[in-house]
Amino acid sequence: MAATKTPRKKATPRATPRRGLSILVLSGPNLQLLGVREPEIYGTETLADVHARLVARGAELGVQVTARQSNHEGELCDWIAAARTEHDGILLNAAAYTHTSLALFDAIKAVGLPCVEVHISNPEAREAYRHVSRIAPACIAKVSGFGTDSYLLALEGLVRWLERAGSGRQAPGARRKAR
Ligand code: CA2
Repeated sequence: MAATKTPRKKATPRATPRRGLSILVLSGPNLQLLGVREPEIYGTETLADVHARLVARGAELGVQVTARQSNHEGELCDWIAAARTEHDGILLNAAAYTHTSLALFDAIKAVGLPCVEVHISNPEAREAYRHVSRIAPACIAKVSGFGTDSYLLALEGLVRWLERAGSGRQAPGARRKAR
């Protein structure tokens, strides 16, 4: 008897090709002075150096990193809102706006992406007016006090959080809205 061949099932192409993770890194007012002024507090590395390190570490992790800085609250809000369609998560060093900006708090809540608050120094160990963060309640986590390494540590933490969330396992403190 002739052997009958079982027809091979064709692989169904994905409706949307899976892309790697994409992270937006935002830095707020005066951080363009990094490495130029007050090195005793903020170190000697420039913001461009930090951005280059983030992009390189992102490449090692298979993650695309886009980094920007602005001195303007509204521009930071615009970038956060636009991240919804372009990025999977946000690292935000809101600088002095950390302690004042309800607008940034609202922008983070509204975009529905996981956001990590980042600081180079440890604001809680500094002047009393830096002890309050207006944005912290909208963020999933905070990394501060490790110098410019805070950005790198926050990137690693956020990528792990996203990978855990993507695998369907509950990420710690996850209260993320489905997109
Ligand atoms: O430690 C941080 O990353 C801060 O977000 C930095 C802010 C400060 O207002 C926050 O309390 C903590 C200040 C950013 C100003 O950046 C400069 C950098 C170099 C020289 C002068 C200012």
